[in-house]
Amino acid sequence: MNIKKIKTTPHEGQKPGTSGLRKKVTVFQQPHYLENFVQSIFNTATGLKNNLLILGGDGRYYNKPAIQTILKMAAAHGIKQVMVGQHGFLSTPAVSCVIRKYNAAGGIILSASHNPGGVDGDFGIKFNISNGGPAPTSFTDATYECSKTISEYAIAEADDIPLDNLQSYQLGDMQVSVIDPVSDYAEMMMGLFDFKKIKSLFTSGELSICFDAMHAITGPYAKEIFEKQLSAAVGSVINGIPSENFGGGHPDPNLAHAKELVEILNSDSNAPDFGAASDGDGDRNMIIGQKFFVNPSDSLAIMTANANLIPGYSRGINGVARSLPTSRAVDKVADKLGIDCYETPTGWKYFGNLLDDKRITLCGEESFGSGSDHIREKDGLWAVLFWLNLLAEKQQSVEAITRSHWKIYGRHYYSRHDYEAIDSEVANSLIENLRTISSSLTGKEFGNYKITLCDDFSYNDPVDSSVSSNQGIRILFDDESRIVFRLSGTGTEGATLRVYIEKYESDASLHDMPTQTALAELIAIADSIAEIKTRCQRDSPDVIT
Ligand code: G16
Repeated sequence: MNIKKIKTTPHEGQKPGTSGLRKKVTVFQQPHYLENFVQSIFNTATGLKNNLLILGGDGRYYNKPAIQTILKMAAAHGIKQVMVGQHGFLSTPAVSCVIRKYNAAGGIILSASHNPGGVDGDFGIKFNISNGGPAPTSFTDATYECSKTISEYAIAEADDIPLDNLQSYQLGDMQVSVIDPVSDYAEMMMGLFDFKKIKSLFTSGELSICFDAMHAITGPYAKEIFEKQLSAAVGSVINGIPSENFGGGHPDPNLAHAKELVEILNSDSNAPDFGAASDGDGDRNMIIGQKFFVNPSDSLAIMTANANLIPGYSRGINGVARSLPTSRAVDKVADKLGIDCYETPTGWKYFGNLLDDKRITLCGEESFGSGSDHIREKDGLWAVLFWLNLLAEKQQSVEAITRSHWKIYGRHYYSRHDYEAIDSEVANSLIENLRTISSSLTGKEFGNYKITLCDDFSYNDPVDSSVSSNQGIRILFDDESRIVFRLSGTGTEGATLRVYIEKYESDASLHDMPTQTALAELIAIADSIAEIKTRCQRDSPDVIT
């Protein structure tokens, strides 16, 4: 096999964000763009040579050619074996599962997660390390540095590898094994949850579900697990065939984008008892009941409070973690259970050390992500199975479980307001201004609210002592309310300002307000402090979750 050394020059801006490098497909299609970044990963991940690499993606447009390029570059780099998902498919949680199961040196995931796909959509690439989790910032910084000076990459001259059959091939000295993307993951789920009990809910007709795969990667996984193994009615999985542009939709499981599912669960006749959706690469989840939405922060708190009922967690929970902007609902549970609760910056990578060090068992984020120590990624179908197992144990509806949780722990009214595609300079100066005025805000009163702390969140990792600064402006009020401001690290167009608003209510007689009404005064305070409307020239957020 001939290995070609190709001369190249650096592409600007190959700096990974919250979760890998995400850009428009057209950016990735520029000559040498993908190759430069992959070579930078290979140069940084020194343990890959003579070792096993896992490779797959969410099936979006450009997945296929990218996989062929990466296979040929892996062969040129001296990698011993690549396990690649059939058709190039592997969900993000499945990559994490397979890395751990087969002791791989790492994995490459091709996905821009919840971002739209297709010719004009987004593409992304992310490297996961040998623990199965996203590479830490020290690694992604090194990759970026490498991409700034790259002058050459190596690639094997070879034919494309067929990815349709479960078979092994030789690419020079490297073996390429095309693996079933679903089976290892499904087997792991079977070991964590009470499949027998869940199945009996379906076979007895006590429970009906609708799972929206949003034309993305979880379709094949959900059909196998829910319909085949658990005997949910055929057709319980909708939009279950992965398509390169996600059926023209936006594969983000929230009330704004999973409209079809929400309508089904809100319908007056024949609504299923339980609804759920996942995103492009299968790591996010949304849980809903009949006419009832479970906020992801509440979902994490409810899972933590009830983990003792789930076989995989009945041994007890070491601790929990949530990202800064995630509501503090789980903190209340941790308090009661007497376990540690960590507050980390946004990004799943920050949970890795805490999980590896066995400080935490469960973790989650407001951005529709939750997971546990079973892998090192958030896991959409895992969360759905957790809830199904909970329904089987409690024999209550999604709404009843959530309401009784609020009764015990109080309710955290919570909402995120996104201002999308705003001018980057405007967004940066808005945050800069908040940073400047933050210290002077402490002690100030706004209507019924008094600020007790305002700062730019900085995280000291208790395991490796690394410090991550400037992770978001947080404003804490004396009644436990909070406002957090930060800029998204996953967008591909201008900047997205995220404003997270939270209000704690312990009085159960006040748990029935519409969320935006309960938060109205805080929303106005957020605008007046950050001058969002005037600076961004926007009347209202683009997306409210
Ligand atoms: C990624 C990260 C998450 C993060 C989310 C939102 O999710 O893995 O940890 O919460 O982005 O990030 P941001 O607010 O910076 O856009 P995913 O599902 O896109 O991989």
